[in-house]
Amino acid sequence: MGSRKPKKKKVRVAFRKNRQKRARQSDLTREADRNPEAVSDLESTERLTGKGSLSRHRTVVVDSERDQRESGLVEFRPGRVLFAIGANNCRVQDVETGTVWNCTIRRVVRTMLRDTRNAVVAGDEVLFQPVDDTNGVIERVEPRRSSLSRVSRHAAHVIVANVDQAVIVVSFAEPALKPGLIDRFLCGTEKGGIRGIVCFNKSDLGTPADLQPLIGQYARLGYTVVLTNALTGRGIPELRQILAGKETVFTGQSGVGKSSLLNAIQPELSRPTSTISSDTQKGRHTTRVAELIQLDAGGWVVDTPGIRQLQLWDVAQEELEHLMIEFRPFVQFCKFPNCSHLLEESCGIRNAVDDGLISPLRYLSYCRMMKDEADG
Ligand SMILES: Nc1nc2c(ncn2[C@@H]2O[C@H](COP(=O)(O)OP(=O)(O)OP(=O)(O)O)[C@@H](O)[C@H]2O)c(=O)[nH]1
Ligand SMILES: [Mg+2]
Ligand SMILES: [Zn+2]
Repeated sequence: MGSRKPKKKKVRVAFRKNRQKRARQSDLTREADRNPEAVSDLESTERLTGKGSLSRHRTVVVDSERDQRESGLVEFRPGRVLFAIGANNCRVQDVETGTVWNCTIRRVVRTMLRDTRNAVVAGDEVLFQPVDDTNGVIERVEPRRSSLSRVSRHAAHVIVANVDQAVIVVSFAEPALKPGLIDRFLCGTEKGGIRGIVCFNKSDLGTPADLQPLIGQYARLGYTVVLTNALTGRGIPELRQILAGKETVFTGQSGVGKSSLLNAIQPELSRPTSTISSDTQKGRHTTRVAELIQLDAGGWVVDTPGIRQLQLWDVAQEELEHLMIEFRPFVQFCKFPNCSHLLEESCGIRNAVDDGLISPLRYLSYCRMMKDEADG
C-alpha cells in the first residue's frame, strides 16, 4: 500500500532537462502512426467530465514488495504522464527531477482500468518505478480530479486528465464560427466543474464589432472571453495570464488555431500547424495526440487534436437546464415540474426568452442539444 513506503534506496537517474521537447516532438508523427487509436480519435467526439464513475475505482495499489525484491529497486517516483503512446506505453515526467521516462503500465493497473481504452492518459498523476536509466513501469494511477473524454463508436474514453480549465477555441472564420458548439462545450465544462474560457481566434478574419453581441453574451454570463490573433499577437498577453499557474486544455475544431496560439504564447514550443483545406475550409487534423506541455510562466497546457463534433456523452436531458447557467433562476416558473422548455405552455424559460432575459441564441442551442440527446 502507498502508506507502507518502501525503504528508500538511491536510484541513478540521468538528469535531463525537460527542454528536450524538440527531438521528442519530431517523433510525434511516427508515434501517432504507430498509434492508430490516436488517429481514430479524430473521428470521434468530445466531452468534459468531472469526477465521474471513472475516478471512483481508479486507484490501483499493487503488492509491490515482491516486485521490489525481484527488481532490486525500491523507490516509487511520483510522475506526470505527458502523453500516451498506444494503450500500454507513455512518456512520464518525474515530478521532482524533471527527468522524462518511457514507461509501460503494470498489467494489474491496466486490468483495473479496463473500462477505458487507455489506462493512462496525458495529465495522469502516477507512481512509477524505474527499471533502468530511461525506462520505468507505472505501478499506480492516482484518482482523476477531472477529465476530458471523447466518444468513439458509442464508447467514451478519456484523453486527458486533471485539468482546471478549458480554453474553447473558435475562429472568426476558416473554419466558420458555430455558436452552438461553444454552448455545447460550456455545458461540458459546467458538468465537469471545470472553468470554461472562450477564445475567439483569427480576429483578423472578421470584424470584431459584428461578433460583439456573441462575445458580450458569454461575458455577461460570467465566462472569461478573449479575442486573439495568433499571427499578430493580439490578445496573447491576456491568454498567457489566463494560463499562468493553471492546468488548461485547449479544445475546439480542427484548424481554429489551437497549436498556433500555443506557439504565440511560448514560441520555442514549435507546435506543428498547417493551413486549412482550401476546398472544405476545414482543418487538417494536424495535432494527433493530446500532450501535456509545461509553460515557462508556470502551469501546464494540453494541446488536443481538433474535434469534428461535440456530443454531451453523459448529460441527461433533465440536466441540461442546469448546465445552461442562466436558465436556472427561471425553471421555478414553469407550470409543469418536468417541463422540457420546448413546447409546454406557461414555461418559465420560454417566457424569459420572450422577455429578453435569456438570449434566443442560447435557447436555440438548448433546443438543439435536447434534440440531439433525444436522437441518441
Ligand atoms: N489569419 C489567421 N490565421 C491563423 C490564426 N491562428 C492560426 N491561423 C492559421 O490557421 C491554420 C490552422 O492552425 P493550427 O494551429 O494548426 O490549428 P489547430 O486548431 O491546432 O488544428 P488541429 O491541430 O488540426 O486541431 C494555420 O494555417 C494557422 O497559421 C489567426 O489568428 N489568424
Ligand atoms: Mg493543432
Ligand atoms: Zn419550462
